[in-house]
Amino acid sequence: RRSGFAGRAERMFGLMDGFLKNDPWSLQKDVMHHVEYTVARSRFSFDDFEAYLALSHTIRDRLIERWHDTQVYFKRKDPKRLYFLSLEFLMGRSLSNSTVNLGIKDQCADALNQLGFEFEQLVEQEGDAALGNGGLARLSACQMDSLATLDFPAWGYGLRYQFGLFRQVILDGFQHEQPDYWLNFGNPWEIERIHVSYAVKFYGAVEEELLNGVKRKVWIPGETVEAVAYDNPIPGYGTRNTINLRLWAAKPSGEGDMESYNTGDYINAVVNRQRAETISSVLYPDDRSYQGKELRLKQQYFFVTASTQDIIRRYKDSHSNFDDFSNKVALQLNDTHPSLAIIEVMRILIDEENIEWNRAWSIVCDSFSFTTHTVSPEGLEKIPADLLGSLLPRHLEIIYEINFLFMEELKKKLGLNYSQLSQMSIVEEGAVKNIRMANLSIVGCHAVNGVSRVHLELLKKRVFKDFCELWPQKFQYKTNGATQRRWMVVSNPNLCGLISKWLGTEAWIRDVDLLIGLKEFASNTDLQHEWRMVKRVNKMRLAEYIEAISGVKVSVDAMFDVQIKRIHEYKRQLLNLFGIIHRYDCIKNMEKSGKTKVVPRVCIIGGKAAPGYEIAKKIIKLCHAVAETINNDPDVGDLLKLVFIPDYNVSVAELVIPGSDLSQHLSTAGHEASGTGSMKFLMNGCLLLATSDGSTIEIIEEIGNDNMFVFGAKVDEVPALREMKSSLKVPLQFARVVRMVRDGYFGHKDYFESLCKTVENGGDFYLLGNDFMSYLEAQAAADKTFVDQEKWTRMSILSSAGSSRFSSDRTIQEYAEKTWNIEPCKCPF
Ligand code: Z15
Repeated sequence: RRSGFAGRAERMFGLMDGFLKNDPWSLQKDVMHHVEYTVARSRFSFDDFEAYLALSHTIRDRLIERWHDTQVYFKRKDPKRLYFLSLEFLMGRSLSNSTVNLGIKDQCADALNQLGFEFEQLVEQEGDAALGNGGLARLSACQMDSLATLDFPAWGYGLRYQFGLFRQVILDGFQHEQPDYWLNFGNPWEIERIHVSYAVKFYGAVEEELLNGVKRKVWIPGETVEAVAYDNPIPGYGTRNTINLRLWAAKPSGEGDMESYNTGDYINAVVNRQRAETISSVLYPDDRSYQGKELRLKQQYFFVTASTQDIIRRYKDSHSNFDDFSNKVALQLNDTHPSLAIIEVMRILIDEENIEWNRAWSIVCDSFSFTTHTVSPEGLEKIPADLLGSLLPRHLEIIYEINFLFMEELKKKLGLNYSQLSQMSIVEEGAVKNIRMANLSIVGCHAVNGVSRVHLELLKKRVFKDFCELWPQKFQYKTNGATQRRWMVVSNPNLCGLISKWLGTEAWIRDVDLLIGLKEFASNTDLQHEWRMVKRVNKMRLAEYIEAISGVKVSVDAMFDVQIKRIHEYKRQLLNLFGIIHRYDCIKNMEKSGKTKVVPRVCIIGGKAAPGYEIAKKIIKLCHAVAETINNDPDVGDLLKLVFIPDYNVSVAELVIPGSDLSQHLSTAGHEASGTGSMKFLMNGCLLLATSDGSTIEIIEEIGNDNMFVFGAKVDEVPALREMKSSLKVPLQFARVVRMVRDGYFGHKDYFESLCKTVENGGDFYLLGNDFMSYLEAQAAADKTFVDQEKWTRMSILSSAGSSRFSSDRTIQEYAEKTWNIEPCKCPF
């Protein structure tokens, strides 16, 4: 007989397990229960949205059950836990993903079908959880899925923004930003924990206090708000493990009530206190530009202190001292945004737990690790020391102390090389003093990871050269990945069915390396035929969507050519547009007979520009202006269409990626730290047209140069090209398309002038002119291949087959072994 916890729990859960059943009939019963008692609609009359809510609550119950089992199990086992700290998570929708990971999608579809609803339609009722900007934020979401699936004892921590990333509305071709009211219709995927809350303090001053003859620093804060937890269960695939993403919301604090109410102005007192909620109200939409705003710093600290208080409270629940802290706790910083956590843990250990400085510092360094996502020195986060000192006076003191000790250590090691010392210092001296958050993170963490191999090489050569020489073992890389659950199983079920049929198993959904088994069938005519059929159906879905949003009718026989990502100069959407203008110009100047040889294209571009990023906004307008001209030109017809997809987000990506033939990744070499969109296209058998940059370099190694279209200057060539740019000749074709824009061929002559200036001879920082001819050649090669459908399909199959290295499962496995030192903890019930 089994005894002890496991035995008891198993018997107990044997009973519990019988409670929520997953056959269609039980699911249907539960859905109807939620229609009547949760959504409070009559069971004789409820619409798609209400059915979506009822189904979501049905799934939520099952998530909660597994979540409880997992948490109870973790608590008993007390393994080393990973805490993943990120200011951004782009989760997208949850319904379809949860049913897939719980393995009950078909049963749910059946249950709803019998009630007269279409599962696919209910899925469409859900809005995206868009608590992040772009690649970095979606990476966090993919990694949470892998952590759960691989049974790691992990927690995610983040902020519950009331408004996620702005909604992009296009009016007359211009981007406008509107608030994302994602919580207005309720959120069945979160569990409010009003009793899990922590005080968050700001402002005030530091005083010295004498306690038992020992001097201590005490922070007397000036403002207090409350952080309340909202838990979002993250189910693993093919496992009962369900981990937690805990998001914090700001609420007015109950402390100090009497004082404000006694002043007599009751109404104002209440209204002022309610302002606390602004801290977690809105996500900053600037992808990688830091403006030293107080509210942003407040968000960062609010998030950091709530999370670390929660983590330390959990540790202390089962430990009486801090000896074992770094054996039980791994703290992962997603970029520098949460790096104040280093200081906050130091402060708690020293000021509140009375631990001596050196010991506290080694606990901190052993627990924290850090991943950087940026390549350029301008992309590094800095916080004005004045701002930090007024909001968090004690933290600034601790930073100065850390830096003083670090500088002393450096002087001993390197001597008095002032230029080197000042470069490595956490404090940037100058007209305004700044705190360099990357330097702080490097000094305070035992591991610093880049996100692709070339990214690490660039860190070593440029941004963190001195640090890499000082601590070579600290610097590593883990190439990014994406989860095949969302990016294949959820978004492309038809392709997955086909893959499983040919592999004879669905095991690749957990063990992605099995995908390589497709390789041997790449030339099989039956597979090729079925493969093309799946693509065609996906293209038809996409074509319908395009017509619905833009009114443009596109032919599914054309090549669907896609570039979807944030709009940035370095990502060179402008190069794509210049290529499209060139293609248009060629078609216009063709004899009738030449036109029969043109491979028809549908060019699709989507992405948001940061609200303050003028050049990016002009690129969006140019796209619309060019589209207007091309799409209405009878000389062109179906040979070329250009569509801008508005409000690009995770759920739009799930529709677009499976329906594209070709995808573009055009960053100037040396600028994309990794890039993750390319991996999602690769998995779905879309061919890549890309520069050799970031993780594309590793994709080329994996699937081979001849299975994609690579072009442009290499990472090593870029610096020299920049040096001699003014003496370089710009190709005539390039000059011609720029002139067309400049001369007002697409209207808005004055408005586009500054855009054209960015690529002017001598000023063309991102080297569009230099790469243009090579880009056109790659495009021509893509056209040529598309005509040969057998070859194209083979390349497409080989892309999927070779994508396994780019699963976030592999990334997480590497982090677990090499950086976090954690082991799986699989819930046995
Ligand atoms: C962001 O999405 C990325 C880097 C940043 O510094 C910020 Cl602030 C946001 C992206 C990188 O540009 C991209 O190359 C990488 O794949 C992604 O992070 C995930 O690592």
